[in-house]
Amino acid sequence: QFTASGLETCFHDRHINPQIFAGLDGSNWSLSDYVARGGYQALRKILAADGGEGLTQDQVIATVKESALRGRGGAGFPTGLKWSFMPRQFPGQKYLVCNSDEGEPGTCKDRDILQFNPHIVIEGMAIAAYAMGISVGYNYIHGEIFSAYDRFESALLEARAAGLLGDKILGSSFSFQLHAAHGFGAYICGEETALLESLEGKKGQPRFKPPFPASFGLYGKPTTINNTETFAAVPWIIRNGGAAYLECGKPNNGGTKIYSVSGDVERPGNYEIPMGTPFSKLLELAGGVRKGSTLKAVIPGGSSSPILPASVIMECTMDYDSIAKAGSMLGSGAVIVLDDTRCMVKSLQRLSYFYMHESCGQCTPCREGTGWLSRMVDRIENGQGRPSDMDLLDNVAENIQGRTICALGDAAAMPVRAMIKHFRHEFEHHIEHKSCAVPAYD
Ligand code: L3W
Ligand code: SF4
Repeated sequence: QFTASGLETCFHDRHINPQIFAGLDGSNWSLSDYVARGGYQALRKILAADGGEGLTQDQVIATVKESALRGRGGAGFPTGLKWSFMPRQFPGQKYLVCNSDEGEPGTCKDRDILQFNPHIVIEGMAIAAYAMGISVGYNYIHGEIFSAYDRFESALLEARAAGLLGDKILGSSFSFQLHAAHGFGAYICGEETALLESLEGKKGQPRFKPPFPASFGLYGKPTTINNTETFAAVPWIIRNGGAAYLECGKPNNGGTKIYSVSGDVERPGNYEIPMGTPFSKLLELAGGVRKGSTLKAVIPGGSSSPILPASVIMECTMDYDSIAKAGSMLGSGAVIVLDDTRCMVKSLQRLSYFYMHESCGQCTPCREGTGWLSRMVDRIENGQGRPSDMDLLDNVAENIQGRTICALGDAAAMPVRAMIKHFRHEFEHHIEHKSCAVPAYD
């Protein structure tokens, strides 16, 4: 049984025009399988190892820009633009980092990519390293995920033995040393600068930005960090061209995206579909809302993204721009489905506890505010809420948002404000009647 919060995977073949999950059967992860699927052709192409002319660094970056690939970790930042920030002529060491510290509640896609197609990430990272003139890279993998870490290590050994990593790759002048690093399981280490601190062996706490990692990253050196799924998209783009990738999605939202669908659906799991696919189609792939109930709301992009009522999400297509226009974020693509048996106070109680627990404690609004929010939602859920709590909740959330070092503060505040905006009556019912408005929870 798949659970978004558990460690099991849910691999299946229900996708639409997949690029990352294409041809996988759950067992064909090895180098020979990957090569049989066309793997490492993109790396061969840019290095001219296939007898062609090769691609220059500028050509690779231009292709990624043309593809409209956007960062799959949550922010949706244009990948080609990020790569162009890396100072090409920097005299010292530069680093490439893959953020596989997947910890956002609801998100479980990167572990499946690493488990079932690890070489696609290695190839994507090697291409990125070539484009930015980087010779050392790390993949930082979430500390509570063991099988994906072991699988990635096995793939690294295969790639090194085949001359696809290391010195003078495929006989070219390009060298790239790639290593895996196991994290410690803290959610905050998925924040890029906390990840860098942790990788350096320090306590994983976010740094103030700017400076961005592009200028001051790992060990203070220029560093490019992308999410696992972002790197995994790159080989397809280089093989087929930026325009073809863009064509698969919609303008400004190139390619496919993997959605981790969890909650009240018949078939929870990871689904890869083109950007711009209607939400209703994704819900259908996931088997629809579980039998006997109706859709109430959806958290579209992981727990940090504001909740959307059913009437709103059913009008959306799954891409950065459509979900933003509806008032939320595509985030990491973790779609949490809530049916009409779900109490919003109870749901927010769980989310608020999570952010309080994961706050690193550096900034006062986040450290104190997340605890305050959690305690208030607790007392409302437990029938001890006060009428003034509604305004106070919104006020505390407002005073966290935009006033912290990293995005965790915003991530804690935004779901509270969205819940109050769309489901205020449920909170008021709890306060007034000291019981739940949703019969199933009485
Ligand atoms: C150089 C500039 N670089 C921006 C870079 C920056 C980063 C990227 C995006 O938050 C979101 C957050 C979570 N010069 C730059 C620049 N960059 N301006 O571009 O930056 P930013 O600050 O927009 O976002 P972020 O700090 O990366 C990520 C949300 O994702 N989220 C969390 C997901 C968690 C997971 C997980 O557990 N795996 O995915 C979900 O929605 O709330 O808003 O690289 O350096 N001028
Ligand atoms: Fe730490 Fe929260 Fe501040 Fe982020 S916002 S640095 S998690 S205290």
